[in-house]
Parts: sequence; C-alpha cells; structure tokens
Amino acid sequence: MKKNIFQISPSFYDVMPAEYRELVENGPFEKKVGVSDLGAFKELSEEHPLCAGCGLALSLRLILASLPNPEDTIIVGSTGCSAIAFPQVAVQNIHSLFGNQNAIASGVKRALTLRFPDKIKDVVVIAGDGATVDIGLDMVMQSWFRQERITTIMLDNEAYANTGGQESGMSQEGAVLHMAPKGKTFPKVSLPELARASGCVYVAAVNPAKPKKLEKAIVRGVLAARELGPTYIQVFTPCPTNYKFKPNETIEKIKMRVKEGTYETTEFISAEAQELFARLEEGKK
Ligand SMILES: Cc1ncc(C[n+]2csc(CCOP(=O)(O)OP(=O)(O)O)c2C)c(N)n1
Ligand code: SF4
Ligand SMILES: [Mg+2]
Repeated sequence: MKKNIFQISPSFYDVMPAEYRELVENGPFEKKVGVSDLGAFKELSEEHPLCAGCGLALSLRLILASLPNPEDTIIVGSTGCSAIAFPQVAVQNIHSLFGNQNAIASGVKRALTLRFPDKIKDVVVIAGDGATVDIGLDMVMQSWFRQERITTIMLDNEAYANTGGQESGMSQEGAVLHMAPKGKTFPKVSLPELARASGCVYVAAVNPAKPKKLEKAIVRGVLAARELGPTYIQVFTPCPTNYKFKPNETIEKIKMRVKEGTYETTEFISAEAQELFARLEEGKK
C-alpha cells in the first residue's frame, strides 16, 4: 500500500474517523505482511458491513493479507456481497458491472502493461460464484483462452447471496435456498477443471479453514499470472444467512464438507509454473 494514497489533508485530520486515522498511522504500508501477521496491524479491510460469520468476509481478509504486492495491485470486483465490503478495502479497486469483471480486468492489465512496461502491476479479479460461473462465464473463459495475465479469484458461497439466495451454478445438486425452494436440479460446476482445460497455468481450490494454504495459493496465483498467463483460485466461503446456519459454524461447515468429500481442495501447477516457482524459491536462498 502506498501511504500517500490514504494520507489525510491536514485541515481534515480532526474530522476523519479514528479508524481511518489509525489506518494511515499504523497500516501495513510498504512492509511485507502475511496471514500470520493478522491482528498485529491495522488491516487492509476492517469495519466491513457483511453479516456476522460471513465466510466471504473472512476470506477477503485473508486474501488481502496474502497479496504479494498490494501497493501495485488493482482489484477488479463485481456486484454481490463482496462489493459491499470493497469501500472499506485499502487496496486500489474497481467495481465492474455484474459479470463484466474479467473483461474489465483484461483491459486494465493490457493498458497498465503498455503504460508501465517496466513496473509490476498485478490485476486480480475478486468476484462471487454467480458473477464468475453464471453471468460472467463468457468473459471469464475468454480471458483464459486469450491468456490474459490476470488472476481470477472466485468467492464461492454457492448462491446468489446478495439478492436473497437464488441458486448458482456452484450450488450443490439438491440445494434448497430462500429463493430456490424446489432444490437445484443439476450438479455443481467444476470450474477448476474448466480453468485448467481453458489455459490457466495455475489453479487452486482453497478455503479459510486453512489460511496458510490459502495464502500460498494466492501468492502462487498472482506470481504465475504476472509472469506466465491466467490463473484461477476458488475460495469456499459459506454464507450463514442464506444457508441458515449459525455465524459461529462457518469454519465447521467448511471442515465438514471437505471431510465428506463434497468440497475438494485441489491444486494444479502447469510445468511452466512449476519451473517459475522453483526459480523464485531458488532466488530466495
Ligand atoms: C447486470 C446485472 N444483473 C443482475 C444483477 C443483480 N444481482 C446483483 S448481485 C447478484 C448475485 C450475486 O451473486 P454472486 O456473484 O454469487 O455474489 P454473492 O452476492 O453471492 O457474493 C445479482 C444477480 C445486477 N446487479 N446486474
Ligand atoms: S448474505 Fe451471506 S455472503 Fe452475503 S454478507 Fe451475508 S453471510 Fe456474507
Ligand atoms: Mg455467491
């Protein structure tokens, strides 16, 4: 994060909320942080208005702490519950119309590459499952086919949460939701497999019950997109409000689904990405 983006004009200092002043004074600016540091500094996302126990809010916090280069990262979001949190996120972000996020991100990445050929500019899409697998799928897949160097992160709460709980392509077969009382009639879409077949050089399915694994996937996804081509990371983010469970049961729900084999955690690393990660590891020594 660049502190000067958030710096307060001296004449407004007294009227700014204490939270904001704290971010400017104690935020994680120009220092490398990770998920293990959470709680020790003013975070990139705080005071969000999402529901208690929201898996998406927890994951967003972990994702932001995992970004390898937040100061020069542009996040492209989309309509949905995560969009409500983005005004509180201290990383540069763009809100795109529902479903358009990967088209916007592709354009932003191309423009930044032309404008700043010698600088690192990571472009990361963070959008819901409805935006990614349903209404935006055309743009998502076109960005993969065209080998756009962007990272696509799906916050998979298996529903259109923001509009009251309709089923999405990512809902499980048979899922009954507020606005889908009859139960879904077809299986959950396997976007990780589609991503792999469509040219993504790195694909992972992770969850916030394993924060270190999530962090590793985000770092790998962003670095591989920077150097090689499109990457896809799917984060399981259960929604207590639409699936009617208690806010303190979110992590248990995740663990249960992983254990019963209905939410796989996976990782695909292409040969070129493997080579890149080995080179980066070697460089660290
Ligand atoms: C072009 C367009 N179509 C439909 C909508 C209505 N809409 C807003 S949010 C949403 C569902 C979002 O679902 P998802 O992407 O899964 O995000 P979530 O709210 O679950 O995090 C829909 C259909 C819209 N805002 N714009
Ligand atoms: S409706 Fe669900 S996804 Fe949306 S903020 Fe509430 S818990 Fe999170
Ligand atoms: Mg959703």
